Amino acid sequence: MDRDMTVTRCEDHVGIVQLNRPKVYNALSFDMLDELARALEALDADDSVHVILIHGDDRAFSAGADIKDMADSDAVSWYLNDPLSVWDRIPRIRKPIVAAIAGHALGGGCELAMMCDVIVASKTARFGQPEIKIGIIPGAGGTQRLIRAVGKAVAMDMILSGRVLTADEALAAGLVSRVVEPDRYLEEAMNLAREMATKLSPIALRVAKEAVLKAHDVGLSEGLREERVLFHLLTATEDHTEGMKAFIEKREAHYAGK
Ligand code: DAK
Repeated sequence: MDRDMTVTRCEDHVGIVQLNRPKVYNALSFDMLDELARALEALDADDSVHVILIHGDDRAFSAGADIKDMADSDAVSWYLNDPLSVWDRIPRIRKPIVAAIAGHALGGGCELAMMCDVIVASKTARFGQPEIKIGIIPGAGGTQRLIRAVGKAVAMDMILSGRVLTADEALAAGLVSRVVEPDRYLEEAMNLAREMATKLSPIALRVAKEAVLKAHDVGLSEGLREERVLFHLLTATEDHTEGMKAFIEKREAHYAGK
């Protein structure tokens, strides 16, 4: 396996994963997906990492699953081997994931972005689910997550016509939360990830992610119940005591993550 399809490093409690197949716009081959899932799982298990950052390069976050990998598969081998089940491992990452996106975020690239928790986009970013143009539909959650992010009208437009959104359109639609100048997207995303990783309680971050994502799976009353339980859990942490004490003493909090 080519070991450089993803590059991982850590800085200021931020685990950084770069997608690195620039010649094919970071198209996600089976091997690369496996490497990505492993890298994310390793960072999730590393106590020194509080927040994860994923980025591609200035031309592409990712142009999606590698079409050449998928082209020859038939239904029986898909069923028996389920080569893309590796995608299921990414939403199981419990630490917050910040995505820094420039250029193409298409198909599986857009779906990967939607599996992240905060998206910082360069003005050059382009988001689309163009699978319909190659005779398939989104397969890594796009039909489900996109509608929750942008609503039916825009989701149907993108999925049925292959329409690609500009960064500003994605911001207006609610797909991303920040759009910045092209030369600043990575720095802005890193600053955000660093602020979260060094100034906020790592356990509260994980619990907050879990609570928000519950809203995708359950109705309002069950979601509210879940939020209450998770809130109560946090009141048992040292970080909760430290956070409130630091506020009252007008000083910065120092979180232990427990
Ligand atoms: N796969 C493989 N190669 C790709 C690629 C991709 N998705 N996107 C680009 N490339 C390659 C091109 O083949 C070309 O390679 P060479 O010919 O140089 O060897 C190189 O990258 C440069 O591409 P272009 O020559 O096309 O460059 P342009 O600037 O003209 O166009 C583009 C850039 C990104 C607009 C264009 O390449 C493009 O439309 N790419 C395809 C985008 C796309 O259709 N993405 C969706 C792929 S399907 C599932 C889970 C997930 C999925 C499915 C199932 N299950 C769990 C069941 C996901 C499916 C997908 O993502």
